[in-house]
Amino acid sequence: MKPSLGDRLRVHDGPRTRELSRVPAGFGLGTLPATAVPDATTQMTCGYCSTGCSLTLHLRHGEAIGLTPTAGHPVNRGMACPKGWESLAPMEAADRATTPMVRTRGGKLKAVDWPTALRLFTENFKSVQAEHGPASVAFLSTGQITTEEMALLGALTRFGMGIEHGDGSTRQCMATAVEAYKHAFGFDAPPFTYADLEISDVIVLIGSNLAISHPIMWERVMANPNNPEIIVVDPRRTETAVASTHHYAIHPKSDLALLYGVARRLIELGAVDEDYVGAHTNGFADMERFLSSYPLTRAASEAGLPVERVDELAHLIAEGRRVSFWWTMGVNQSHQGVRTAQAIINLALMTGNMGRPGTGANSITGQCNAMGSRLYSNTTNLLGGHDFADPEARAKVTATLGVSDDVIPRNPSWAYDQIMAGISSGDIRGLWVIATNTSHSWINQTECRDVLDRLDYLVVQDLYADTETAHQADLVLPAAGWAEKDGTFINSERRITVVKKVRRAPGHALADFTIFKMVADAWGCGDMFEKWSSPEATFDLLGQLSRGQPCDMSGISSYRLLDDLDGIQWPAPAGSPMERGAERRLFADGRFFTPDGRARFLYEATRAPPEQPSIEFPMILLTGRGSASQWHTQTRTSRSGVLRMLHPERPYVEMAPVDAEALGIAPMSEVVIESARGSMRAVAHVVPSLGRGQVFVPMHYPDTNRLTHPGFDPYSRQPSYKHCAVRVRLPQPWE
Ligand SMILES: Nc1nc2c(c(=O)[nH]1)N[C@H]1C(S)=C(S)[C@@H](COP(=O)(O)OP(=O)(O)OC[C@H]3O[C@@H](n4cnc5c(=O)[nH]c(N)nc54)[C@H](O)[C@@H]3O)O[C@H]1N2
Ligand SMILES: Nc1nc2c(c(=O)[nH]1)N[C@H]1C(S)=C(S)[C@@H](COP(=O)(O)OP(=O)(O)OC[C@H]3O[C@@H](n4cnc5c(=O)[nH]c(N)nc54)[C@H](O)[C@@H]3O)O[C@H]1N2
Ligand code: SF4
Ligand SMILES: [Mo]
Repeated sequence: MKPSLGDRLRVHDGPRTRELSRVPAGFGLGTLPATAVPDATTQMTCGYCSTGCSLTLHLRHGEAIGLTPTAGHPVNRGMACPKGWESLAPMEAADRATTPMVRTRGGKLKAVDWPTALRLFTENFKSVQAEHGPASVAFLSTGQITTEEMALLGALTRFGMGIEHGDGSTRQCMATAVEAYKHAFGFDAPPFTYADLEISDVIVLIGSNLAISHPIMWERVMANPNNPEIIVVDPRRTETAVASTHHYAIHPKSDLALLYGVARRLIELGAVDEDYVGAHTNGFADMERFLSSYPLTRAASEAGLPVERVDELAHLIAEGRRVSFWWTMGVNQSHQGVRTAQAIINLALMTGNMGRPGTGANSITGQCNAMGSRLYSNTTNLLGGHDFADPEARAKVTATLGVSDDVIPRNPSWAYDQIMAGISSGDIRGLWVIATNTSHSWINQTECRDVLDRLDYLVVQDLYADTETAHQADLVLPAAGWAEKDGTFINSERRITVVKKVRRAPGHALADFTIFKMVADAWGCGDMFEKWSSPEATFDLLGQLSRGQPCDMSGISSYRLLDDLDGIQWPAPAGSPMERGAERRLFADGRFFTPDGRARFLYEATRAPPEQPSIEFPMILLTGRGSASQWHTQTRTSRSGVLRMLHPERPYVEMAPVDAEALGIAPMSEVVIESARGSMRAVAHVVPSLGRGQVFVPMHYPDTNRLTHPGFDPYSRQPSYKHCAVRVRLPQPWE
């Protein structure tokens, strides 16, 4: 039922779940008058986070006029967070980009038609390539367009346009988990299904603020009937930590020492599942020797916890029957992120908490289709999780797509930071940015914006022409967005679901898929993509490419089947049973995707983060999500009046009372935060949720990344957004 104005409505906002006594005008209803009566409904997946909640769109004459969360859906069971409810508002915003636009000499954007835009696109990028070589044009994409679009973009750029380097916002987000899984399991394969959140008796959340970042997964934790231990490892006392049974407020970036200490203690406690380790893993004996240098005392002192608390954590894990480990950005965005993720995997493997219901080493994804990007973006691996160097995989791609082997690159492309460095050094001169907002979200903005200014030609393809990156663009291409196009997403539990066109995109905005096809034609390589005639035809090609891979989805014959079954989790090979409500969990048979079928224990000595607090910058800055109603760089969420009511508009910094007092900072006063790279202003939120010497600023404000330090994990090249040195002070009267 669509809520009517004045209804009482429960808004899921994590533990801050609140009753709104009145549904604010427009809530979930779009901008049409509440009197508009729907004549049909259809369901599709939310376009924000990787939970992948199903939303039922209420249609009138085929156009969406409102939405409600889908009742009885296996993912969200009739729930949605505020962003999901408000999904239509950003699409209906009056200031969407509606025509292509070029930057004039005076610096203003001027509307042009599509033929002109495509001509400028090809002329400019081709002339850059003619002068500086094909690799001098690169692209940056996202985890927020459909899998079909992602694959077409990857194939168009790297097979058709001679572009060598492209990467996406998934590098900022999931690269660490990808690397950790590939090496430990032999494939990028998060093993879980959401039901595990309800089956576990011990749930360990590491660097994850689930209640804010994945509110509906958090609701699934709350629905767990086993009265589970909920363990949160996070320097901050987050909304999730407040609702946990055990919170370990560790020193930032001390996870690795803590996890090694816990692993060693588990061995001492006799909690190792010897049978499992013997039958399904490699490398345990060597790890045991390595762990001898991480006694409880060392783990406790590095983590800033009493020894008894680390011991307690080991006991909780040892005594659990179904222990599941979950991690997100507190782990992935670290200078030793891959090793930290693998230390979590090690704990699950050594205690035999793998492959059984309620267990697993489970990386929670971020964006709605980061999983699609991980498998099909054609950047770090060849379409479908293949190796560029594998002759068999290349033969499969040439046969399926009808392209010749010489257009397929031999190597993975550069990572995001290498592309940025390439721009700095002048090796990259042209950049195409699709569905990401580099000039806000990339680390160390003070440099980033100057770097993009060095480009000869910058194209931004987005829903809006006023993103921080679009402000720097020479050409803006207007894209249709969520609910304005067809395709599929893959969620955190590997569930492939559909999104649909239930709105006409405004003006001349076009689906990314259509734009890519037009670019292919304008570039002169359209023939190569004849088989990619529609999103669904593309899905079929991707199914064929996935055949025999761990992520096999060749058994999914149509979008219709996905719709009927509420989505299907991979692996879904041809011939596998396709039942509604079926749950797929990986590694039930103890066989992994490594050549010998065994998982690997991986570890390395701990190192201090690259930037330490100093006399000049004595505090540690943490960054992350601020509230369930804010999404990343806020291009979408800032366009909903309802969501704007649910979070502070002005940038704020959370700090401990003891620090505020020492610095003479009164609650709610304006302060300046400075790092060695830049500064920002913020309102001081003096809160008891942080330790002394730590401050937290949400990433949703454009200046946050002026402060961050460009440190990276050496294996995943993911930025370490959550650790740098800053100082906080009151502004001077003249500032
Ligand atoms: N509302 C909302 N939801 C979102 C998003 C959004 O923008 N808004 N974005 C989506 C995306 S793309 C992502 S990737 C996910 C991110 O989801 P999360 O990872 O849950 O979000 P963050 O707030 O970035 O980071 C989680 C926690 O890591 C903690 N942390 C910082 N340093 C450390 C450390 O050294 N160790 C440990 N253990 N913890 C640490 C922070 O205090 C923070 O509470 O959220 C998704 N969901
Ligand atoms: N300091 C700090 N920085 C961080 C993080 C942090 O924790 N701390 N987290 C990092 C993480 S995990 C992530 S995922 C990144 C996210 O960083 P971004 O990807 O830059 O964030 P978004 O705001 O989601 O940008 C998506 C853009 O795509 C546009 N868009 C939406 N849908 C479509 C579509 O269908 N087609 C097209 N063409 N455009 C579309 C939106 O309007 C928006 O401009 O930020 C990272 N940055
Ligand atoms: S939890 Fe994520 S997928 Fe579900 S409604 Fe909210 S933003 Fe959408
Ligand atoms: Mo992310």
